[in-house]
This record gives sequence, structure tokens and C-alpha cells, in this order.
Amino acid sequence: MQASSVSTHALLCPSLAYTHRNLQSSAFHGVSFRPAFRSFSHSSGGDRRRSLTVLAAAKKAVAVLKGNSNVEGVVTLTQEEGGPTTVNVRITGLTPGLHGFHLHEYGDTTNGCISTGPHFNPNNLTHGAPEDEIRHAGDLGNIIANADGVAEATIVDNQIPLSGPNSVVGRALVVHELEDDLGKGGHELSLSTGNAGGRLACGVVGLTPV
Ligand SMILES: [Cu+2]
Ligand SMILES: [Zn+2]
Repeated sequence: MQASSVSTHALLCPSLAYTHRNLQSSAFHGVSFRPAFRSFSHSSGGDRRRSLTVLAAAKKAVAVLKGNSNVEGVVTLTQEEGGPTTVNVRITGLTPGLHGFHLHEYGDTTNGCISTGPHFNPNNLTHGAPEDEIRHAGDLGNIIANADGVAEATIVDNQIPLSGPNSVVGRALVVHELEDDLGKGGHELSLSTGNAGGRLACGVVGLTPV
């Protein structure tokens, strides 16, 4: 359990993000996955067919972030069964610089972003950096807005699956006013929120066609 919760988290630059997405849709789905599925559906080995069917399952989700300011954005999450989740972020209207970016526990925006609750934390740990072993599952670190207030990022993380007991579907993504200190700022809020300030925009993660 502990070993599997060690994070593989990577922040790729935007140009790599597009390459990655193209590779996924052309090479992965078109060539690799579907022929494998089709060939086994003709075979009589029931168990082997079932395991390959699971391998072929991919999930995709999207969150549309809005708030009480002009900060807004769209975030897509994709996951091949058993693999990490790739999060593609584009948020506009930010002040230039770093902004905390998290998955919060609830997909509830009845009272704005406040009602999304605390960071998603199924293992009951303290706040940290995405690379840390001790972190909330929802700790996705910071995104960086450029001089135009636009933040684009691709985050790859293995603690925010789109299925199973710790699925983040139905929870919410939140972008913050300030930099997340990743638990190391020494502020009284560092170990719970990273002292990332107000919630500028949020959106519920919902399934979308792959
Ligand atoms: Cu947050
Ligand atoms: Zn946290």
C-alpha cells in the first residue's frame, strides 16, 4: 500500500504536452490497443480476453473552472487503466507567477469554491509537494501563469485515478490566489493548505467521452 502510494508526478512543458496527446490518440488507440482487443475477442480463452479488455479501458474527464473573478479554465484528465493520470491544464485571468493547484474533496460548489472542502486526502496524511511521499493525494503543486496571466501545464500523477476507490471523478479542481508552499513554509497553514490563499476558480471533475 505504502509502496504504491509513492508518487510519480511530472510537470511537462506545454510543447511536450501536445506531442504526448498526439502520440496517445494516434499510436495508442489506433495501432496498439484496438487490434489487440479485436484479436482476442475471437479467441475462446475467456479469462485472457477479460484481462485484455480491462487493459483497453481508458478514461477521460474534464473540469471547467470558474469563480467570482475572471479566472477561468479547462482541465482534462486522462488515464489508461492502471496507469497514472495525465492532467492538461489551461487557465486564464491569473496574476503572473505561481498558483497552488489542487484536487479538493467534494464536487460541491453550492457556496462557490469554499464548499469543495479540503484537499482530497484518502490516506489521511499532511500537505506536501506532489513529489513527496507524505502528501495529500490532491496535492498537485503549483501552476505558473505567464505575463499574460495564462497557465498551461501537463501534470502526470498516480494518486488521482479516474476509477476505483480513490477515484477523483465527482471531486473538484481548485486554483488558488497564491503560491502553494508545498508544506515547507512554516506557516500555520503550510501543513494543511500550503498557505495558498483564496480559491480563485474551481470545477467539478466529470467523465467525458474518450
Ligand atoms: Cu486547493
Ligand atoms: Zn494538500
